[in-house]
Amino acid sequence: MTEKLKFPKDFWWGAATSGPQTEGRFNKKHANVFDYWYEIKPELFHNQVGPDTASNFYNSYKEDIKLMKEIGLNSVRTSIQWSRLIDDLETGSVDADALRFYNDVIDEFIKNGIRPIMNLHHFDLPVELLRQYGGWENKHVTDLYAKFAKTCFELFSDRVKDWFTFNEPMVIVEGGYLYDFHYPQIIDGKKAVQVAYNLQLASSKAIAEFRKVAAKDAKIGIILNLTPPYPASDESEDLKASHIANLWKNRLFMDASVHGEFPAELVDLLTSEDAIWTSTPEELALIKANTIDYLGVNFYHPDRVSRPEFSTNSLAVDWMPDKFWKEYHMPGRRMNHDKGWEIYPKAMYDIAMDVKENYKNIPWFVSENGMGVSREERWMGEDGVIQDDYRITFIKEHLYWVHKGIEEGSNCFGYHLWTPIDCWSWLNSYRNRYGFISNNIHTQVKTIKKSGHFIKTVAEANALDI
Ligand code: BGP
Repeated sequence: MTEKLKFPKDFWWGAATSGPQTEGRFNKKHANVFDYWYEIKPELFHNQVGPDTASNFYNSYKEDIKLMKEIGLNSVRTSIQWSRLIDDLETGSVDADALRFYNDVIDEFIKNGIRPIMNLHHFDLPVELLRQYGGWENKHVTDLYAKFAKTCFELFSDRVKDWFTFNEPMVIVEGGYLYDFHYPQIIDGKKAVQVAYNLQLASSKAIAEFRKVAAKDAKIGIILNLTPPYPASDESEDLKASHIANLWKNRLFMDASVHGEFPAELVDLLTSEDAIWTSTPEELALIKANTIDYLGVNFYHPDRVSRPEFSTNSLAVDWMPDKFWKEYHMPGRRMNHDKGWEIYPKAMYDIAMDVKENYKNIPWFVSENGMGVSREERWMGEDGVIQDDYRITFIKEHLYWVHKGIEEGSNCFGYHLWTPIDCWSWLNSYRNRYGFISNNIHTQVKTIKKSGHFIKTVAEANALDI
């Protein structure tokens, strides 16, 4: 017997993507860090495919948006590229072609009945700001970012009512300053701490600008990748390890964005490790005063966490925040195909309850969730409809737990899959396919997958049959 799960009125059924992963570098004045990294080290990118064409959105946005409409999406998140919109990065003047492009894209979404959700930073810092100032290590860059954000609000908030300051700031920290998967490939725990702080500061400064200039009916939030850390056992060492991992990975940005304060326990810990960021009372007051209206939650996988393997004293010369915990794969768990990410849908419910109980029950939506598949959805030979039943199952399982969270009072207002149309993705390039719609990157032919037809029925009914 099937059960029908009804979702709240006006639920966002959609999908998420980003400017740097879809547009291609056409007519773009500045390189972002990934554009540049590909220029100097193409061999790092899967099959040496870079972001030059991406999914050609700059040229094909009309057809792409039409396909998104065809699969019933009522909302889509993408991003405005700083490195495209801004002509002079210091003064913040606007590039005329970019202005035309983003205006057209926004209008096209609206014309097709799709709510455009705009994010302002998706790992795409203009590389000149890294070269000139050391990027997010330098607080001047937070001012330049706030200026860019203000320009976006002034130009587009008459039509775009939903804004997000950053996508996954913790990934910028981890990728660029801890684990070597983003440019500038620095591995330095103390710098990572300062960059984390500066990213929060930048987000709060953008919100301060938003409150001054944005249309009154617009809202702003931040998108965080929440990876609940589940302890390996009930023993105090494992509980402590998962508690600290949570403070660093999730609560740093969550607490600062929702409550306006970094977790005191984390501040104490970093201080005792002589690794605390440099801050001023004025900056902390600005962070306190500029909290978010709502939250985007990217959820892909949980973290399984145990106590660190070595005693802290025997650890390496350089300080790293993860000296306090160890992550491991839990044997026997289902994995997200080649990604090596555990599939654990119930974490959606745990997140829903955490937001309800510890974060003022702030409105939130699933801003990314998805299944990256590389073997079955190769980038060649896609003539027919991809029968991605595994993705449909994955979505259903996650929606089941989202719905349970809503039933128990969590204030979730939407679900976005990563991603509407298979798109380019950082070092993985086109290795993992996530979309409702496939994309042959040689011909740019885009075809709706079985999951695309599935989501249309769910969106139309505002309900899920399970
Ligand atoms: C998220 C990012 C997206 C996208 C996705 C899939 O963390 O916000 O930009 O890249 O991960 O990543 P990948 O294709 O590398 O598996």
